[in-house]
Amino acid sequence: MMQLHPWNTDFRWASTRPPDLRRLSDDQVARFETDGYLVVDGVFDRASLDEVTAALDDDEAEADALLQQMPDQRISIAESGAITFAPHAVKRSEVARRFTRHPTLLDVVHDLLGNDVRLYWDQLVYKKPEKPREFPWHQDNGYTFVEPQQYLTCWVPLVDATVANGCPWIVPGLHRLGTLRHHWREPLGFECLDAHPDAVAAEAPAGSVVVFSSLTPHKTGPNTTDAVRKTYIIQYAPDGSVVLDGDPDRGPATERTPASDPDRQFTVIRDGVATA
Ligand SMILES: O=C(O)CCC(=O)C(=O)O
Repeated sequence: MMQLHPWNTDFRWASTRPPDLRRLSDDQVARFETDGYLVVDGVFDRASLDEVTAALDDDEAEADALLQQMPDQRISIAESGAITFAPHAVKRSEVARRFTRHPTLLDVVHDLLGNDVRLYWDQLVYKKPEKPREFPWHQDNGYTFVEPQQYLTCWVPLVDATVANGCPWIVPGLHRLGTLRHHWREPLGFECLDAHPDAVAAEAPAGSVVVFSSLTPHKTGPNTTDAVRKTYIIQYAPDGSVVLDGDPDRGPATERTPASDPDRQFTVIRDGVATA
């Protein structure tokens, strides 16, 4: 059963659309606000995808090598052969920093988040074919509670993402409720829904981006192909966003940390202008 997160007491979805649009149409922004997601075509060319993949594959290989040394080849929800996570490539790689500032991507981000935006998080997520596994229904704000609750996830497929290799599935419309309560599902991760009749697959060719709200329930299916599904997830938040900490079942947050680490949460758009 769906329930609200205890810290989600007075949420109202608010449009963060600026008056001037740079990449998206009025119709696309309206669809994003209604459905909570969009697949935006033609953001990256093959050369940019190849460059970032070549630069970051080693990061993922390191994350996988670490998992292989662990009992059951696992750390929490990451497991060698199933799903690997390599966070914060921007701290190490100029190519990653450039990719997160790609002008077309930032135009999309501008059109949905407005004029003052920081990078919030970046991570590679590779779904491996050896142990096909779904990633359960969750909202990104269900893992770490950020305020304002609305930020933006850009799920960038580095290869074509299909139902067969584990593209995202979305439940349209539920982002308007704000953050839902999540339960831990061993060993797969936090979950906010069992199943939903309105779920739609967001297949996305390499070069496109699946853009969704931090409040949009999404899952990914198992990779049933024989190739790795490679994704770079890049999240952007309005400048001034804070991360809340504490035990939601024991009362209000006990800590509020600005999401402004200069090494990985740098400003990407200031006063409407992309920063260098
Ligand atoms: O890319 C995936 O397979 C799932 C990753 C995801 O949804 C997340 O990191 O929030």
